[in-house]
Amino acid sequence: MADRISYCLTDTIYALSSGAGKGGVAVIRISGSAVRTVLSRLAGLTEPRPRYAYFRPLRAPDGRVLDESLVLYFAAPHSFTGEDVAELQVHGGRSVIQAVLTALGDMPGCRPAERGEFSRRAVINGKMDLTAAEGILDLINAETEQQRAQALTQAQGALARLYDGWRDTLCHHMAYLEAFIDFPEEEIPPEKLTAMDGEIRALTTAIQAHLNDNRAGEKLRDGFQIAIIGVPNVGKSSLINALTHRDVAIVSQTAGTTRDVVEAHLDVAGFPVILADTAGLREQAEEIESEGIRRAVQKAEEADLILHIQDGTQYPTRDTLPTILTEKTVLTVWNKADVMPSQPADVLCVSAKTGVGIPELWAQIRMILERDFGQRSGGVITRERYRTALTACVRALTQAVGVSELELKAEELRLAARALGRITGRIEADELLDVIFRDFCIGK
Ligand SMILES: Nc1nc2c(ncn2[C@@H]2O[C@H](COP(=O)(O)OP(=O)(O)OP(=O)(O)O)[C@@H](O)[C@H]2O)c(=O)[nH]1
Ligand SMILES: [Mg+2]
Repeated sequence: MADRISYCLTDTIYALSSGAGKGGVAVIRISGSAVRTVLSRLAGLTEPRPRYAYFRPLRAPDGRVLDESLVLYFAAPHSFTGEDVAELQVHGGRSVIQAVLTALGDMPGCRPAERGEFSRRAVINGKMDLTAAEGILDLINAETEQQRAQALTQAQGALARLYDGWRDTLCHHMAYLEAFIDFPEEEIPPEKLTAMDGEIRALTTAIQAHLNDNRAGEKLRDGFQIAIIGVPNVGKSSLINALTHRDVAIVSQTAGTTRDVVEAHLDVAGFPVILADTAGLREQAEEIESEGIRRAVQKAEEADLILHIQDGTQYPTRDTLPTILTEKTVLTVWNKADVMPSQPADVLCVSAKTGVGIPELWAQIRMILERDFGQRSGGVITRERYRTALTACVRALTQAVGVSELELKAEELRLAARALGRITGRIEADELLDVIFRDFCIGK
């Protein structure tokens, strides 16, 4: 059903674009060919000037005034969707919004928008590519400063420019090859072929470097996972409480208190962090605790950083992590500093009880976050979908360099370009034709 409606691109769509619930002002957005009719009937604006703010009463079909509203009109194609668009800034009360939406529903050719349909139309009408649309979605969902910055870069087209640039290069080579395939009596100059292979190799290297990013962009979207791990009673639960200034987890002197994974979401210097307290690791444990330990190790395996908590009163005797976790980034933290006889300078000593050392622990965590996920210039991969397509692209490019037959080379380049086009949502045939006509027009 969603698809059937979405493809009715001739419908004029409307939706409440501001958040649900009561507010000072609510924004209702309308897009499509009936916008001018709507403005005329609803707001009495027959010749709306684009990008001009009108203050108007909005009237129901029976003439009742529904609200007084600020009315903005954007003429196609200079609008978000590329269609005629209007924005109504009405008073943000539920019944006002409902009354205006009902009046819009009564207008001919108008219907409520589907999820994401404004953006979808913007993509279809070439106002933005898919990555920019996804960037806008991320911007709306951004909860921390770093997430906002990353999403905005993408919404402003950083990835689109990068991928389109790569794709243009490929289309150019393809067009060149196609010309020789179409005119087999002409030999392709061998030095041209060598140069082309060199350029394709360079492009492959660039894409591989882009892929080799420690998944920073994806992690910034999803949150950076930190697992607090250690043997029972070292103060893991006390530490999560101290780090979050909240009573997140139960603390007790009984070893084996924590069973389930307890998570807290935090904003650390603009990075979204998910901090997890886990069950204490030990060999001898009853059934429920054993399950808790299994979950603890699993959490640690998935984590981006492990805080390995040691009992400070036992210093320097320390326990070791399960071998499965040895490859992970680990920060060793000695807890119970308040009852340690001495605190060696070269180890991280904290007290969950008194708060000693907690700022230093945060500083170390921040350093790791900055190192692994700090702002990179340009766009970064933010979705598995991009990664899959880029990997397919690299595969095809490697094949393309490996074959000497022009048809096969062109075919691999086509596959590589198509993989990039899948990310941005570009339709390839037209663009290839564009390049062909631009570079190889009459007379060749
Ligand atoms: N003196 C002192 N005691 C602490 C400190 N942190 C925790 N404790 C005590 O150590 C005991 C165990 O604390 P928890 O936080 O429950 O330890 P845990 O590592 O979560 O234990 P399990 O959930 O059983 O694995 C409690 O009695 C705490 O009060 C600390 O910094 N100093
Ligand atoms: Mg605990």
